[in-house]
Amino acid sequence: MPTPRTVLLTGAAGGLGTLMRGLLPAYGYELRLFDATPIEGEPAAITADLADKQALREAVRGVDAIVHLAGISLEAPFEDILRSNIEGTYNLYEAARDEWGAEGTAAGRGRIVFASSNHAVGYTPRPRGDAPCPPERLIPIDTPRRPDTYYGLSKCFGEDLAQLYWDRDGVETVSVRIGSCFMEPTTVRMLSVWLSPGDGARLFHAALTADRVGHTVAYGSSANTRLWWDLGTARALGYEPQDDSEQYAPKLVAEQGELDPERPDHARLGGHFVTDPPRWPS
Ligand code: NAI
Ligand code: 15L
Repeated sequence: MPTPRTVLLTGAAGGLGTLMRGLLPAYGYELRLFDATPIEGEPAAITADLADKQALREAVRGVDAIVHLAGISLEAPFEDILRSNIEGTYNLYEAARDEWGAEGTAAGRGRIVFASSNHAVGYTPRPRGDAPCPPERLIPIDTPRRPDTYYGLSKCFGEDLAQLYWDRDGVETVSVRIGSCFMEPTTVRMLSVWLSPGDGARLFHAALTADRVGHTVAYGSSANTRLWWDLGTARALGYEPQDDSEQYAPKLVAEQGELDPERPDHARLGGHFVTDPPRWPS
């Protein structure tokens, strides 16, 4: 698919949105920014909630693709998750489908990159044993979904929504089950699931430009020595990760120790989301 020109970036005020605002323009994208939170120094950004259907219709007008990051990114009461992540993502897909129409994808427009999360499969036991994990024991992309929170459940919904809009309406999506995308890993668990910001941009670019993705689900992490999951579908999009968290391992392991397989928060992909999930500010 030709590189989309104009890309709507929802969640542009957030942590990942801020990183991508810095990194994606180098790939040739013109970003249109959208977030419920105003963005300082960005007067053209659209400040609106995903519940505002009219604002979404205006936001998608003329865009070639969408990187959908907006939403509650931690655990929250179900009603809040329902509004922002479930109804909000539905509202976005409705607006996108109506904007792109039946010929959208055929005309090289009409692709969404959806920020799914490892917490869609957070209850999955992580591979045990020494790193690197042998390829046959990496968690496959088609492992049964096991959300660890209402938050993770909303990402399962998002992935299924994306599948419906592809099968029924021809809107393509790459759902990226992001691990932990921050400047540096800060826990021993994150050594396994870290997605460096640079690799995040590489992966989103691959997702935006790969041919005929239909609805593809991919794990999103760097090429970490301690990797737990199979990056095959991400690599098939053309993603070539450049980073490995292992350089941070000596310091983090010295401070925190190795993961203890007897502790539920160390034994599952979702880490402390399975025992004591961090909460979205109320
Ligand atoms: P964040 O919490 O820093 O940013 C989320 C942004 O979404 C915020 O700026 C917030 O104002 C906006 N937002 C929330 N509800 C909204 C609504 N109803 N309408 C409009 N805007 C709304 O989160 P972060 O870390 O930047 O994550 C971005 C996306 O990536 C989220 O969907 C998150 O679930 C997903 N993700 C992020 C990971 C990471 O490591 N940063 C890991 C896995 C998934
Ligand atoms: C997520 O889905 C969260 O949005 C992010 O804040 C991190 O907690 C990340 O997962 C993680 O698993 O580290």
